[in-house]
Amino acid sequence: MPGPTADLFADHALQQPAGREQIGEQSYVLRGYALPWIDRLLPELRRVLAQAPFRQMVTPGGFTMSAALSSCGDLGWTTDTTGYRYTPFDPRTQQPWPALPEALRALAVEAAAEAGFAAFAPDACLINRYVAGAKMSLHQDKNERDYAAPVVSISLGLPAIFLFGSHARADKPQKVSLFHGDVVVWGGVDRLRFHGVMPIKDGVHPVMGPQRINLTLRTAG
Ligand code: MD3
Ligand code: FE
Repeated sequence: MPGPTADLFADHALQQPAGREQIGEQSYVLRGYALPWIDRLLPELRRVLAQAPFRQMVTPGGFTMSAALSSCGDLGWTTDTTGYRYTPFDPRTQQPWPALPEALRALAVEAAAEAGFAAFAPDACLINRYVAGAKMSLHQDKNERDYAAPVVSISLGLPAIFLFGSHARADKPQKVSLFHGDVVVWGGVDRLRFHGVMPIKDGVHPVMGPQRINLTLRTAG
């Protein structure tokens, strides 16, 4: 039988110790939390993306975002030259966004509860796709109506370095590595902190291929 030292230094333990890491006063990384759900999540995700494919959006400042986006749920997040907003319809088709899939909702509600946020009721899921080199600059999420609700994010595929700043853009952010299956919950006093994603490194994930997909569930309306 391997002793405790062998266990502690196993490959998976070094990369992804199980359990809950606190990264802010009311923010937690739940390592590998989505892994037991993956076989239900991926077919759901495939159905959503067939109905609402990834597209690259243009910010009000005229820049094309390097991450490609889609949405599901009652509300989807969009941006164009006139501003950022949540809409009930996909601007590409004028049809409602795909429904929020059941396993995705259940996973997010359980993860929120695990981080201390009872009765999370997400109505929007933003889906971000990053290929190598794609990033997300430091920003705040301020388009949601009620900041009392947490935000739950699920990381799939290639690893990312998440940047977690303070309430001032100029403050140096902390870096948090996020791996396939990690779930992060932010809320309360951390809800309006600046955050971003460093450029994704080139690679091929055994399950997801040459990309990172991030699912972010919110209460937007
Ligand atoms: C931290 N997405 O979609 S996780 C975004 O990995 C976004 O795709 C990143 O930032 C990604 O807006 C980071 C999501 C996230 C969302 C809201 C937050 C992190 C947050 C609010 C406060 C603090
Ligand atoms: Fe954000």
